[in-house]
Amino acid sequence: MKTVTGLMAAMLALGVSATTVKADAVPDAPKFDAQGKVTMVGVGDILEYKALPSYNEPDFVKALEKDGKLPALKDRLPKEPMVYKTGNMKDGIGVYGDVMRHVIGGRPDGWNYSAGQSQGWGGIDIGLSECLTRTGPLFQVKAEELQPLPNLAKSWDWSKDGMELTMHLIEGAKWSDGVPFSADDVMFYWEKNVLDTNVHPLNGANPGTFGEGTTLEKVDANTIKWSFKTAFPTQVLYAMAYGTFCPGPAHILAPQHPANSKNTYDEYKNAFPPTYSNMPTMGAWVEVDYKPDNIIVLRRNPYYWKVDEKGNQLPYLNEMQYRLSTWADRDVQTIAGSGDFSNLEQPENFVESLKKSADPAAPARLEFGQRTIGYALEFNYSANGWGDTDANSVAVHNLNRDLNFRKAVTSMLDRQRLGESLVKGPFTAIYPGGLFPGTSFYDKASTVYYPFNVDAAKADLAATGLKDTDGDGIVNFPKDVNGGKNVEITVLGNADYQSDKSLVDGVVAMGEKVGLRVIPKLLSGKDHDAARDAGKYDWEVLRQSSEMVTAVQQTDHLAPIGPNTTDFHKAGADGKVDLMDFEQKLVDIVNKFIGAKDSKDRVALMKEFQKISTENVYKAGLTVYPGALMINKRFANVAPGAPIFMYNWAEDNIIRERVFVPKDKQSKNELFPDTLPGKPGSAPGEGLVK
Ligand code: BQZ
Ligand code: CA
Repeated sequence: MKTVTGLMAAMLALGVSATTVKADAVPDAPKFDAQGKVTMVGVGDILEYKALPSYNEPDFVKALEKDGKLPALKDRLPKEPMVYKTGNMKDGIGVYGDVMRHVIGGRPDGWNYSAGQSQGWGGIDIGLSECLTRTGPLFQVKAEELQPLPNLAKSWDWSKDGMELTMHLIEGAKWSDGVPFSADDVMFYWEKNVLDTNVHPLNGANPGTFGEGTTLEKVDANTIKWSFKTAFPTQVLYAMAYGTFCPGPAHILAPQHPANSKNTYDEYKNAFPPTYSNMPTMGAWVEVDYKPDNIIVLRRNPYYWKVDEKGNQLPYLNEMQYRLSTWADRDVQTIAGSGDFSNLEQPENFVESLKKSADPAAPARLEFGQRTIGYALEFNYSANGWGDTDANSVAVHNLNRDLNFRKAVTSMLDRQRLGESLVKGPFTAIYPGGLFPGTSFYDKASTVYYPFNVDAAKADLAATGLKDTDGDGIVNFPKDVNGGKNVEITVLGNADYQSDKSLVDGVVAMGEKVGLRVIPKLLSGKDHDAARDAGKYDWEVLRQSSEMVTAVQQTDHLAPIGPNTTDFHKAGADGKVDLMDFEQKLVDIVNKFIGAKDSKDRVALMKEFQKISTENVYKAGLTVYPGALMINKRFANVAPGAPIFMYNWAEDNIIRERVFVPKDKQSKNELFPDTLPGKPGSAPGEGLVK
């Protein structure tokens, strides 16, 4: 790439960036045939809702029922339970018994998911939080039939003009403590946790998530009605799935909400610490025991509202365990056979895991999917008070707002080398930013890529007005900015993952080559998530969420359509997000996309999004690669080709409530055999029904 000084001067005058590098087409990803062929089906092939002539349950539950310890099964099931179709179950009708032993790297804050508490990730919140619709299993649904699966909402009708959506909730279902589920639970979540901006539900549901000006009302105990500002915004159904619309038990939460008590919002959020056991759920398993830094144990929910076609109440597995360890240990334990499930998502473990699982005697099956794991370098754009407000941070945030600076950053990145620093071989691919290559809304022609070029990067830094005025190899701010000091950039990374640490190291080293001092800020677990959510960083190396894979899930993460919908640009002290010009265009595109009626409109809008965001280096993409699902071989009904991450994580995608272990392969690993969850608020391990 040549920089032509004359042309450069002219372009500078136009305020256009100094580099004359033509945006290249991003190189094609190396061939990597994902294993595991997915059989594409229709929604109706997976499930339906209907009453069956008779129902069945595990023998130990029958015995407890005979002892009068819980109501009869037919009174614990809804009128028309969800019925999973046998044709979609690879190994057919299952049998009861056994446990799935997860290993996770997170730790539980408490059980108030609606108020933003994490339970430690790794599938625990995915299982506990049933939502209006469900998207994880959509990886197997034909494109022409693609729309979120019914879940707590069993069906819905659009008004003729498409401005209203009437949703019919599952009728007669009960929380795991026997209290009826109803529209009141939905309205409490919507009014007191989403619309109340003092509450920040986990995974970030915002009023804007559901379309600007959208309202929701209760029609009757089993019916709710959405009203929209645009006609047929069909893709908001994705926002009613996991992450953003998973109502909690209003009978337990509402009394602690500041609207109904003297509690502060913080006291509401923290009213259900991890030692509060048997928190009612609509999920298949209920938390019954917690030992700090050791384990969380869940037992089957006797009121679960899903069955198989023979009328067997689900789940088949009686127990779920989450060992509280590290994410790397999850891979190790699953390969060794002491754990049962892992999303192999850290490339540093790929080769070892592949070697170990090649052994026919290996306890776990390993299957790679598509390249749906990816990282980007995110810029904190706030110049009005979100995040750190010291002079250096404000000065760096202002640099981030300068396209010349962002072009320098993207050109300093040798993405090929970054990928290889994680794992050699055909796995990783260059990722310029924007939607992931190869995904349904991705359009290569709309993707602008600034190739690795140290000279261009240095020219862009000079064009930004940064020069090493004191000759120590680090560029300085202009003399009237931040005292003309060296530019020092804090980059946040997640210390829980080797991959994140490797990429941070790469960014620091590549910064040094062009004269940028980048200082790593590696934080673990909730400290990391808290710093991420509060913008306590200048840059962030962050694993991207499902909006970069599907665009229809977590769409409001694509641009700041609301005060806190993106990870990298939230509202400042004045409640406003200080949008840059091109960013306003992205906000408008995302709002149109959320309100879009036809898929062809959505395709056109995402092409526009991809072009504007990549040519403006909205994020500096780093690398993308495939994950692999590792699961113990004793489990049946795991759909082939289930991706570890697409609309959601594999913990949702494989539909754990219909996974089973054949009688002859069952382990004796249940920790609370023949017991059921007990009274909400019991001490850990106490109050079980036995
Ligand atoms: C998968 C996932 C299930 C969160 C979390 C964790 C948090 C983030 C992200 C992944 C873990 C596992 O990811 O890495 O494989 O099991 O839990 O939720 O990284 O720190 O905040 O977004 O999902
Ligand atoms: Ca210097």
